[in-house]
Amino acid sequence: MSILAEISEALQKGKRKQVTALVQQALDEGIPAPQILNEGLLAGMDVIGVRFRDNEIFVPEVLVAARAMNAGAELLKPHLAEAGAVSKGKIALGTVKGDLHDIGKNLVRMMFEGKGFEVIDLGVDVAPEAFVKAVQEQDCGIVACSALLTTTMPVMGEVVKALEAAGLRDKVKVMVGGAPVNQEFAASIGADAYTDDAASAADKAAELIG
Ligand code: B12
Repeated sequence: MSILAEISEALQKGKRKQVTALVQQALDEGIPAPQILNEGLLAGMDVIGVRFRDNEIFVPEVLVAARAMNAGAELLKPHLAEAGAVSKGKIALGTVKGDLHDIGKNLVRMMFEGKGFEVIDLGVDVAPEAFVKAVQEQDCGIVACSALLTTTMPVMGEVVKALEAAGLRDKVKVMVGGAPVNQEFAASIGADAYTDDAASAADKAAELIG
């Protein structure tokens, strides 16, 4: 079995230590970090997603796989970053209120940081007012919202409205993403940008304010 397949397998079993050891080994072997991320870690998460949907596994198994995913991704972080990046501005990032999914958000944070942005990571379950407060206090140029549930997607629209109400809408760009989100939805709530993966999210952010 290739080392990338081994990473995917170990992640699916939720073996965090094995995942980090294998990711380190893959890096030592000179495999590029984006390939380890896509063909190892994310490939494993895809399988978890399908098995969760089909009721073959349940929340506890998904959680341990998610922890293994985050641990492996942390190791890749310095290798995904561009060397010597100068701060391009601040981004307030969070998973919206009611939503606890943070794997995608964490990847987006890494790619933003890799592009040289300073990220104010508000975490998960973030209320619209908290995004507004971060923009006011930290002078962020971008608000980036993640949502993984169809039930929490509308909160992204509330974030746009809260920024409008606070008189900040002209000062910030709003980016949205997460598996159920698409371009059409982004346009319908008045967001400035949507992308379907973390790397293009960082490119888009640089295009918007870089
Ligand atoms: C892991 C997981 C969990 C974990 C989360 C752990 C964690 N720390 O994140 C746990 C077990 C806690 C969980 C809980 C639940 N989950 Co869940 N979960 C998933 C799963 C399997 C994977 C999600 C994931 O991490 N994907 C990998 C990442 C990398 O992908 P991503 O988030 O989409 O991010 C990428 C892009 O979208 C983009 N991106 C992401 N954010 C942003 C932001 C911006 C600004 C931009 C530009 C781009 C961008 O970049 C990322 C990298 O390329 C999905 C299945 C799936 N296929 O999505 C279900 C899924 C999202 N969950 C689901 C459900 C139903 C739930 C629960 C309600 C289950 C329950 N009965 O309790 C709870 C809800 C808890 C809550 N309130 O949030 C459903 C949602 C269905 C729906 N229509 O809404 C899914 C789709 C599973 C399913 N098929 O039924 N879950």
